[in-house]
Amino acid sequence: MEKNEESLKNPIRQNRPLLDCLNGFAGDKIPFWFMRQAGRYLPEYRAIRSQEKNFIQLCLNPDLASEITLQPIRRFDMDGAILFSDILIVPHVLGQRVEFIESIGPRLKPLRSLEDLKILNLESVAHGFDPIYQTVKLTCQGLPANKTMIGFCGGIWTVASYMIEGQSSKNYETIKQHCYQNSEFINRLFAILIEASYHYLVGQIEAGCQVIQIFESWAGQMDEFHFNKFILDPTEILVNRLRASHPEIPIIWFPKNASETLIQSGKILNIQAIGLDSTVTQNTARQLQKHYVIQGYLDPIYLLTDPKTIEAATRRMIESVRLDSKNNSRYIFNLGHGILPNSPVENVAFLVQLLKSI
Ligand code: 1CP
Repeated sequence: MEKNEESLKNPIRQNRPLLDCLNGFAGDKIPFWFMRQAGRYLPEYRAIRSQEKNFIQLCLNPDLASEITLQPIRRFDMDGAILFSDILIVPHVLGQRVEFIESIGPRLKPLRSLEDLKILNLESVAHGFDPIYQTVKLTCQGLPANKTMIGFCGGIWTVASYMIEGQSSKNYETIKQHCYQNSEFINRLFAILIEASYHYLVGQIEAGCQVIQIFESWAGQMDEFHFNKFILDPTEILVNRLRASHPEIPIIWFPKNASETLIQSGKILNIQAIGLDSTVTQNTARQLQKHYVIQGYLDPIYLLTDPKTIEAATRRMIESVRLDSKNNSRYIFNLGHGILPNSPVENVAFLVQLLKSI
């Protein structure tokens, strides 16, 4: 279980703290960005959103999506800008009906049989993502030189759960039945998603993304055996393909609520960083830090409290993960999950100032 030293080819320091950290260069400050940093807690996002009611259309509008990507950078000066889009753009482009309903969430026409898969058209990945690549290009033009552009996709299992259940799920009933029965349907769907996600990530990289994050938000829902088969294995296929074609691009994987299961698997993925959720223990974080840069994992709920509480929790967490006072090179600050829409902007501003002062 050694860290794969060959994963990145002779990286050079680029004076982009987030990218440099992922490439193993220590900086003076801990690099930071926040999951869901672009979004509903920001009044300037809500202003744009009120003009474009259709969320998918917003994601496919390069002028608006690049503006939204840059909003949090202008206000808070994070080290990374994450593309404004959504993990459910992949099923949309493949041809599944996807809608976002206000204050309810995503609704998809569920796919449940081999017959249903016929509506998915892999050929559409050749051009269907073009507006999003245009967003990346426009964002990169507006981004200061020391920032890192982060592209993303959802994990195969996580995206498949929405495609099969048709919405955010409590019990993952239908997808789990298919996984447990190892049905031809599930294997075919996963193969399609791996293919589409690979092309989507390559397109983002070619448009200018310097780092990729794979959001496996519902990784914690699976038992160990099926975690290995339906979460780890497809992730490994996807990252190995990316590693082969784009060896210079660091990959962050965020297996929410499953860090412990990842360690138990004994598998070391050929990636640079693991995103940690707020439930991870210090011991688990330290173990993962031997093999990967770790990213996380302040509970986003802290942003609903007050500056004193935020400061105490942030300092406590950073003390537990930094290697020593000078060497922050294996740690990126983030939240354990996305910023909640009701987070006061002043609290986010306070956290940012605190991080810059540490
Ligand atoms: O009403 C609105 O304005 C829509 C709210 C919203 C936003 C701002 C959604 C709907 N998606 C997004 C943007 C988004 N989604 C980003 C943009 C970049 C950023 O982080 O700032 C990213 C990376 C995502 C990824 C995403 N979408 C994930 C993985 C990350 C996570 O939070 O776990 C998931 C699970 C989704 C699905 C999704 N998109 C939106 C909703 C309401 C949901 C469902 C979430 C659920 O099932 O609980």
